[in-house]
Amino acid sequence: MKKLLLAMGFTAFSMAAYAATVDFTTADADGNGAVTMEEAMAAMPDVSSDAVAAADSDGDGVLTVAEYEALASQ
Ligand SMILES: [Ca+2]
Ligand SMILES: [Ca+2]
Repeated sequence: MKKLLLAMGFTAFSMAAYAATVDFTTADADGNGAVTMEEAMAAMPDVSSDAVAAADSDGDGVLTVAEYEALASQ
């Protein structure tokens, strides 16, 4: 019974994560507080490099939390 509940919980979590894309801390694979283009595209395979570059509003080549969330919420 416990296993079944865990499985159901995991399924619900997976569906929610898919719907909301990947959160910043997950996308930031090396945990340095910035999401590079490579990290963004690994986290969101459907997103083009052009979209990531457009989301980098200050043009420093990496996405901050705010820049990433603007991209992820599109
Ligand atoms: Ca990073
Ligand atoms: Ca930036």
